[in-house]
Amino acid sequence: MGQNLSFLNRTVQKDMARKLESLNNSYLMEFLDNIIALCEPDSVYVLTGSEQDKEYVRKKALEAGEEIKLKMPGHTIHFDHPLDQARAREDTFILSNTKIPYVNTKPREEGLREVLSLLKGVMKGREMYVGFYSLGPRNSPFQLLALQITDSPYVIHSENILYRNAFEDFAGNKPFLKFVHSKGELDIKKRRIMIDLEDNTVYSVNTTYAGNSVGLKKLALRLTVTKAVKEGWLSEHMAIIGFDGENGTHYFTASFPSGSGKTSTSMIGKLISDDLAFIREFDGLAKAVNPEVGVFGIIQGINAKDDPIIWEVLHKPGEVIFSNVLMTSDGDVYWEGSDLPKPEKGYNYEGQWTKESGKPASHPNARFTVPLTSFRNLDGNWNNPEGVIIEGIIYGVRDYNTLIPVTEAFSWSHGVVTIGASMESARTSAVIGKADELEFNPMAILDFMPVSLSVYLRNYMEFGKKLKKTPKIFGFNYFLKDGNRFLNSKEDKRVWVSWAVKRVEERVNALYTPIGLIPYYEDLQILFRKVLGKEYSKEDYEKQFTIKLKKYLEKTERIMGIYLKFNDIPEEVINELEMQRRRIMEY
Ligand code: SPV
Ligand code: MN
Repeated sequence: MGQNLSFLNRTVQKDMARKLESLNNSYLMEFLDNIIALCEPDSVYVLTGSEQDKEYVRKKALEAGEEIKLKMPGHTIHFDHPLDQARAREDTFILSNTKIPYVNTKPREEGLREVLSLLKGVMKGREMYVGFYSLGPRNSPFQLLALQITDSPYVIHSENILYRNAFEDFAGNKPFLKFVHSKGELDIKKRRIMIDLEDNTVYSVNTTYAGNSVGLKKLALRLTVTKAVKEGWLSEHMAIIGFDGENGTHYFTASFPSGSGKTSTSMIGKLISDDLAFIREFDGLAKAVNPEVGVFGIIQGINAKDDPIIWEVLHKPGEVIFSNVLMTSDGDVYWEGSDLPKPEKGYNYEGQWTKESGKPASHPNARFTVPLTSFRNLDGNWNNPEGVIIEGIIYGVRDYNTLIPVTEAFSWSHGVVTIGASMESARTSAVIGKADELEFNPMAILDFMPVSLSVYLRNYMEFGKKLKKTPKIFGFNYFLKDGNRFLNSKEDKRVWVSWAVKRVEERVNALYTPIGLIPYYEDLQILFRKVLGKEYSKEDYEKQFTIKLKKYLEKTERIMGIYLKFNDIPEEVINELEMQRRRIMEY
């Protein structure tokens, strides 16, 4: 190994160093050497993705107390700090010298200085883990490489479950995204996540909650969105699901803000992705792959009746990391909304817990981490390097007052603008802050937006123009209420999906309204009988599908107000909103 890699030479065992060297990636070696010099770990463990490496990390997570073994084989539990239970918006910065509306930025030099000083010597007395991964299938035009460095075996264990190991793919001087994480002292006041777009690197410290620490998940999303808008493809906060119709499987992507039905929608079809999608154009078609190979899902409310597939995954032997649920003395777990009797006592992220305390047993953002291969509804194309053809896109929100359960857009630009880019959704506990406030959240991706929405939406428009046939765009809302009562039951989403599939197959007509195309009562009546074996009354239809014109108008104007503030917003965005406004006014 080169003389100048002195830090690497001192900390990496000879056999691992030889493997690194065999990659012939001098940029990688220098980067590692610099990070080792910065963080000063006692030793470095390089993962090549072998079963032995994976087992080593699992063992280290137990030894370090970052995970505790449960009685079911393969199951462990992890606790994050009580103040580190969700994504930390306020502590996450895009390093940029220009301010971007709706994006939390910090001048680059200042941000780097701050985070590098927090990382200085942070791994003294600790081992550093280095993992090599692929976002998207290997041997695929979608593939992006990513390197994770961390001192947390829980973090690297999570990466091993959620992403494809791809050590060999780093051979040659191939570029890769870089993630440097340290749990630090878990001093939450010093929690910082700095996203350096210029150097494709994210630094994260004093946190272990996966959304802040597991680099390839939401930290990578900021880097991949940046890359996508430069290169003319889409990197989205979307599930990918196959739905069977009369002439085969139709693939949809679906974006919903966290905690608003994305994972449960993924479970009613054939699963490819529950959270993220890379979408590229090939031969005039939109094709998608999942950057991930696992699920980091919200556990609250998962029960045997509503979520039989996830329930099964969480109750059979196999790799599962539970986080921030309740652990009982017999090595079992319990979470709120499981419909099981509540234990009298147990242990959770705050310490000892008793039922008597009246406090929730698990955190509302408690989660499970599992491989995709545990799901019995996994689609055969889940790892197809060519991706699957996308025929439908669903943008869903948690809106109690305005939006009807399902709408179809008139066109790509109408759907992108008045449905996707106009999303407003009630905040959930996936983000630190007050729940239930209605938040502007275009494409459910605002939390992860690294560039101006003008740039992002222009790319969407241009992407649509490259397609011979654009996917049909649907707006979903599972949460419409009449007073305090939800107007739909959880299972009704199966009917909205079936209707969307019928539209893709061009088997039913739709009713024109000023805000888009909506189902005819008769078609839903048939689908309710066929899909759910239940009757659907005209009265229910009228309650659910009557368009509250005044509320829709207010919403359109509100969104227009937002986009008019961007001086470089694509004209089409304003035009679509203006046309929608006029249609509503003239109706
Ligand atoms: C989400 O909140 O959108 C998630 C989990 O998928 S996190 O990793 O926290 O982003
Ligand atoms: Mn998500």
